[in-house]
Amino acid sequence: MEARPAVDDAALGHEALSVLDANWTGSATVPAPGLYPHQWSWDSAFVTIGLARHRPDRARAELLSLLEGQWETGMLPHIVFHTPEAYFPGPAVWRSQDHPAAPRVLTSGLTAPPLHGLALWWLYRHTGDAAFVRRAFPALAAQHAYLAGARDLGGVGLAAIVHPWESGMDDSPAWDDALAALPEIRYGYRNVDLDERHPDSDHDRYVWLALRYRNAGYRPEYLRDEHPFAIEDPLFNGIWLASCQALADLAPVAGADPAPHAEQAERIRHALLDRLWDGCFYARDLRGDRLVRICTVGGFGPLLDPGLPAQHVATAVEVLESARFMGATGYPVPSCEIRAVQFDRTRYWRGPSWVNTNWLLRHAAAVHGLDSLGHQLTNGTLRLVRQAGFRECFDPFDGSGRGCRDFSWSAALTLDLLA
Ligand code: 2M8
Repeated sequence: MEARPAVDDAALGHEALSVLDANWTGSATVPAPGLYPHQWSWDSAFVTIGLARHRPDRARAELLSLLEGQWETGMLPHIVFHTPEAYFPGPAVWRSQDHPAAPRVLTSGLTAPPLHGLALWWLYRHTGDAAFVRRAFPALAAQHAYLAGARDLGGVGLAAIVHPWESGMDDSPAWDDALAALPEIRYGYRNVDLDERHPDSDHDRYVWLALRYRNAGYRPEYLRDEHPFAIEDPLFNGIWLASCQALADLAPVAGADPAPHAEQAERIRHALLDRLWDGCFYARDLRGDRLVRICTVGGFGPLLDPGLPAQHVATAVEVLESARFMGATGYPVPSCEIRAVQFDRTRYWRGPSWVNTNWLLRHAAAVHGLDSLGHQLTNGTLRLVRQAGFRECFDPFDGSGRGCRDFSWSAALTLDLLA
């Protein structure tokens, strides 16, 4: 375990801002230098949240620069390529420029957890900047309309992810079976970037899925009728629900009608409970027509909903605090339940703790007035970054850092946790 000199809150905050300054390209914040040299969608939402109090101008610029990548369909892509920096899969894979609805700036063709409504709400709460709300609101309403239209593949009010990259939890064990059901693909090459990021994952299938969608012209009909990977994920939908509620709250500021956003949130809540709940929230594989019975940190996403019935809140929190999750590890919150055979404390979204999911759960704790859980999440997360720095993720047992260093959302959300 790396030892770092003890840092007090002021020094930690200062370090966090330095990381974010170094990762700011002049128009956006990259998740980390080197490994992730472009703008990622939900990373930018977390950066917006973290900077809201400290650098509101930059927080606004971050969100606007991401919105430059929005397609006319309303789809907000998971990566926006503002510069020609090498990255795989880059613009040559996505070919966004060939799509009539794509913007001028090059982007990926997939989307990401729709946290941006909540980020805008956060920014408004800390700045009171109504003009900015009026400016950004229509784009986020369009993002939600895209999800409700093109992504409700199960027809019940939830948005489906069509690629593991859309979940933000790329190699979560929740996608293993759906990936294993795909044809065996052998492109016969190893990709250095993907190898470094996911040493043991099935890159060929990831790339194959992305190419199939691209070759189908990113058409919603293709997703509905043919695409072989479609999953209703509780984290993606829990975040979407929170963003719908955020837009309902912000609608009067933006001069819009709150009702459709509040109704959308209701629809998502009912569908989450009907379709994904069975003692905890699981993902549902639409192609295999079954619940994926592995409990991951994503299963706590619906706790972001203030309207989640009390007994569901209590049961989910019991699981979260049990020896399946936080109760057994020294640090919050392992990305997969530790009793699962797939749990691996060293592998990315298959075990390690992440600052962003800790922050989301800490927000959820605040939403439900769960003060002691909130303190545990705040203190445990600050302990991780104090000891190991702003790493991409952390070993949940000994707190050692994993993945890349100087990771933007770890720094940004630390700033928020310190406030
Ligand atoms: C990871 O995702 C990228 C692909 O988009 C990767 O695996 O290389 C995930 O942790 C994702 O949640 C995150 O947005 C991205 C950039 O930080 O990295």
